[in-house]
Amino acid sequence: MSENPRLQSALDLRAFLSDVKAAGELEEISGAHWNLELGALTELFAGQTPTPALLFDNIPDYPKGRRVLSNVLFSPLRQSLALGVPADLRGIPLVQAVKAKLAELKPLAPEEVKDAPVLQNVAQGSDVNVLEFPAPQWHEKDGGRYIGTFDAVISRDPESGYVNVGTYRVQVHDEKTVGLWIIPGKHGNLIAQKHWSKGEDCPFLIACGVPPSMLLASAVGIPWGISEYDFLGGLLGAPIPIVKGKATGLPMPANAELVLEGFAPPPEKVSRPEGPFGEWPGYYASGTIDRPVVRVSNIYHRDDPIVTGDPPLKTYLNTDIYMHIRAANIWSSMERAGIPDVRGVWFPRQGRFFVAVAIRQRYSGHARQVGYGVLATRDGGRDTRMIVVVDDDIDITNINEVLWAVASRWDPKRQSEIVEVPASDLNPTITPEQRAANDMVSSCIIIDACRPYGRKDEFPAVSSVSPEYRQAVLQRWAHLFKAKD
Ligand SMILES: Cc1cc2nc3c(=O)[nH]c(=O)nc-3n(C[C@H](O)[C@H](O)[C@H](O)COP(=O)(O)O)c2cc1C
Ligand SMILES: [Mn+2]
Repeated sequence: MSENPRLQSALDLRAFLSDVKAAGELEEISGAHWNLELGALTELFAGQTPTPALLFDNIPDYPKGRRVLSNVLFSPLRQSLALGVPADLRGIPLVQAVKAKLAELKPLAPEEVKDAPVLQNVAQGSDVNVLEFPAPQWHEKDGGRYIGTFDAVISRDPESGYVNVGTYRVQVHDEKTVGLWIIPGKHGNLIAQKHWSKGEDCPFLIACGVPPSMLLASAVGIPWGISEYDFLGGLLGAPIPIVKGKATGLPMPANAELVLEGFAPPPEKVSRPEGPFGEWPGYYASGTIDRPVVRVSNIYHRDDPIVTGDPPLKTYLNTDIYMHIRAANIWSSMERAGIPDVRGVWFPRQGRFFVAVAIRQRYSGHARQVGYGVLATRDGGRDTRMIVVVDDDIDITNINEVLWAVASRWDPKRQSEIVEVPASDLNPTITPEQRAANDMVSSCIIIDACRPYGRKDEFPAVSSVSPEYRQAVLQRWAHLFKAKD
């Protein structure tokens, strides 16, 4: 295991929690109920800025110590700890640091270790009981209890042997059966299809309590064929410690809190009604459908395991957690495509449907090209509803500034493009007719909220205090502003 204390926090949820607590960002809550109360408290706290991580203990119907952690990565500090980058970066400099790390990343294979906390408790056969671990009913209209929302689902491509890790939701059906919903096209689904097409069961590990860095790697889109383990090892500069499951031989993070191991039969043979579930766009969109299940044969867990949870929430979307990586990916894609002078890419907290980009305009049409550039990327091209391109005097991490630029520099008739983009199942604007016809596209507006290029030098000057004078006033009147720091 790594000597670097920053990496301990990335690789181990308990080290992470002690850092988060020391920084005053941990709220420990005793006695909240798994039935809706955890979900409601998570949503209420997510509305605060800054918002703490929530560690729930003494959950009714469960022994003390069987905990749930939510709001896990909703702060720049917690993101930095998970990414293994210096904890004082914020906003665009944090995106830049991530971009630089990704640019130099060389995949590094995980390392098998002997002693692993996750092996402290092993249940097999008749001892397997998924119901022994707290699985919240997160939202009022959810079709059941979800033990996997911020999880890591591990599977192996039977052809190339590469190990994939993805975050896919997991509903509890009974002591030995869980439902697994993987959107078609996601890597876990492609792998399962390969097994199912031969009539075989697909082996899976489902880590329901996951080290912070793994939460990020498994939720972020990494190209097919590159293992999220290798990606993360490269990102952190240290191999991820793993141990292998007894039934599947699949690798699990040695520091995982709770791992279910099992097999998913072909869905034509076995499937169960799954959902609805309050999904990331803030709606219950995908309904109740017969979906695949995993039959659990072994359970591995640390003493007093912690289930990591991230119920999607209206407006406080879980896109927050990986947006630095996505923003960095979009930014580097544009660089590679030769689009110059992008100064920042950002997803406002209101969600992944909305991308803001700051540029230093170099030529007429530059802003429009940037809008198309975002749409041409994997991370910015699906479901996107609105791309706002602004001049680089606008702070794109501040939604008020972005909307001020739209309100004052954008002429809707002349400075907009509306185009069609691929849409996902969860996109609430897709009509039943479109679904039936598999016509999964929605439209996106590119808003060029830059000063018109031809008039940019004559455009009225901005009336706010200049940066130099602002500094001078802040210094002279420092005592007036102390309370706000
Ligand atoms: C909190 C959270 C929950 C998610 N839930 C699901 C899900 O239930 N099903 C799914 O297919 N993708 C879900 N995703 C998206 C995938 O995890 C994401 O696309 C990831 O890149 C998939 O990995 P893959 O590219 O290896 O398939 C979720 C993402 C997050 C952050
Ligand atoms: Mn993958």
